[in-house]
Amino acid sequence: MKSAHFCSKGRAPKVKELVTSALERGIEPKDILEQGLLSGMSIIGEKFKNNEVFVPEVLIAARAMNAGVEILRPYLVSAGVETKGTAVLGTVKGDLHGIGKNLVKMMLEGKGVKVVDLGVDVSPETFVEKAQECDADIICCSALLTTTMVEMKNVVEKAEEAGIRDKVKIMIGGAPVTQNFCDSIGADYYTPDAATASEVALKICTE
Ligand code: B1M
Repeated sequence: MKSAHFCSKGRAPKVKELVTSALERGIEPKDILEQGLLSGMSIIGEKFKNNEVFVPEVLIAARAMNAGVEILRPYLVSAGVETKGTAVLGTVKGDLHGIGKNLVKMMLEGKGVKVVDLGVDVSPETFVEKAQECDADIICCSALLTTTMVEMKNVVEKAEEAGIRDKVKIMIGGAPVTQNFCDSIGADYYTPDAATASEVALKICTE
């Protein structure tokens, strides 16, 4: 679908025009979303993973995708198109780095996962409370400092204390985070980049 091309090229006005004309031609909103916008974002995700595009291009493409989603949203709701699942996402307590977290949000949304963005400097209690409130499938924690990544262990423990550990998967990432660290704190998934995070999130939600 042409909107996929323009979405991956970050041309928001063109995407809006194409989504509107596709709707006028009677194309199903779900097809416009999946074969148009989401497939366009997947192209960007692959390129980002392979270092063929970088943060600015991802931000521009996400803006174009969201411009199309905003037009589609009422049609998707009335057509009963379900989101694939829900993730709460934030940067951990004491950490103000939000750029990577925002990329993870865009990529997850690009896979049709609803993201409740908690922002930065998020306490373990808030991660768990929000996960309970929105019956999340995944808690996603980001950290950029070696001094704050330890907060991720507190999120795992708080989820256990709240009795939701068996209901919610915990995915972690951020530059200093590693698979070994993930295993050592009992989190479920470590993902090295936003595109991989979105692939794993989709797998979790559709399992
Ligand atoms: Co700060 N900072 N910073 N900083 N900062 C780093 C991270 C640092 C590496 C710079 C350095 O010293 N070389 C260093 C950390 C050292 C360490 O502990 N490892 C550092 C420091 C020390 C600090 C301060 C302490 C500096 C000071 O004040 N003395 C301070 C801390 C403030 C705080 O957090 N409490 C500080 C502050 C800041 C700013 C707030 C000013 C700013 C952030 C602005 C913002 O985010 N709104 C900032 C920035 C920009 C950086 C650098 C330059 C860039 C970080 C970044 O955004 N990278 C950084 C140096 C560097 O990395 N070059 C540095 C781009 C981003 C896309 O990558 O976040 O890794 P990243 O995300 C990737 C993957 O990690 C992954 O997907 C993303 C894209 O593929 N990913 C996930 C991320 N989260 C994920 C979650 C997942 C899965 C994948 O699952 C849920």
